Amino acid sequence: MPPSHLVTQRGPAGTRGATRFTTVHFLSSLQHFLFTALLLSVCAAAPQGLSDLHDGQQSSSNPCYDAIGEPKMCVPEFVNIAYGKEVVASSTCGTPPSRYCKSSINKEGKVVRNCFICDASHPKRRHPPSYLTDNNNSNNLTCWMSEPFIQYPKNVTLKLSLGKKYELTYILLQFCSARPDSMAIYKSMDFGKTWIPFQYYSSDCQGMYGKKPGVVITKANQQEALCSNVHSNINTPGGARVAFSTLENRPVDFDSSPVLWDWVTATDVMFVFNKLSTLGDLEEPNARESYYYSLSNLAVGGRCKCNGHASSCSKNAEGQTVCDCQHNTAGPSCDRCKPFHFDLPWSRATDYKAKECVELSTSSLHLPILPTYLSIYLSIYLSIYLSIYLSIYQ
Ligand SMILES: [Ca+2]
Repeated sequence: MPPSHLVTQRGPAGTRGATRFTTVHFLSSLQHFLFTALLLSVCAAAPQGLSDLHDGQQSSSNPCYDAIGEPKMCVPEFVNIAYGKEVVASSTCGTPPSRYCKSSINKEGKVVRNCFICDASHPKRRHPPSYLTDNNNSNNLTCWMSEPFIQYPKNVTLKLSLGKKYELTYILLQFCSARPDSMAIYKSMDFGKTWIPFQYYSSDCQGMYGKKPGVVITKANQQEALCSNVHSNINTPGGARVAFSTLENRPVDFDSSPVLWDWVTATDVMFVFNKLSTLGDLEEPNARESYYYSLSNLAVGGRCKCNGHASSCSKNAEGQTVCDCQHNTAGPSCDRCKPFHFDLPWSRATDYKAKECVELSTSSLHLPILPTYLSIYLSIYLSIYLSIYLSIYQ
């Protein structure tokens, strides 16, 4: 018979009937209390359950979670970071208009020069820095060009700002002129405040940069810039390429090397052209107009740096590129835990472990457990109280 029926079934007027009514009412209240305690336990556990469900829903389309909703390492796509970005050059020809010549060697072994005008105000005679990062079409190469004959010890620099931290895999320079005799690549991790040497190229590594060519990289010098003399063949005319692979000759496990994580990280890249290659014909008429730095393409391959906690980057409200952080992380590069998710210290994800940040409320405050203990304690207390009450009034 349901409790509500018992409550309405009053006996004849008298003490026993009143006692029975009070007892039944009390039992009903106890049931109500225990039900409420049980409900509280379920509700306290619910946020974690809902959170699991939310993560599980992400897993179907989110590369940062596997098929059963477990977090896993994820990275943004590999791109040419330089494409379409502004490059700042310390020298560009054409203001005012100037003459430049292309040298070649004819069948008789003599140097032949064809000369042209660089004019920044003429659409077909300009060679601005934007031609370094435009669409690289081999049928219609567009070349940036420095002023002619800025020779050592003067130099020409190109600066490329990436706008946030990226992890670089390679840097590729495609020349319209001959390759320089000596050049250096630098990177910055603090938006251009300080610069770190990335790689040197020279026909005279020791004399120009104080570096011995062919240094072997070990665990002790992973962040040391090397000098290569392979790329400085002064007899190779235009169309040359210089390719720098950031992890080449650095045979250390990348996944377990915080030093290498820093090594490949950059917010800016700078190229310093220190010395022009010349053919030793500088006494000839127009010779100086034949030597300048000119490139058709500057490519930087890499990924937006998110420390394994995001699969994409996008612009925020302020127009800055930031990671779309997952795994309860936050910051422009997912480089910290988001508020109230500090139950474990922040860590970079690896191939083997996502190392997600964990919410404080579920693991530290033990909310699902508290109402359970409370309800057991109160149940025992009320049972004893009820026994005493019945033994007195029955
Ligand atoms: Ca170009």
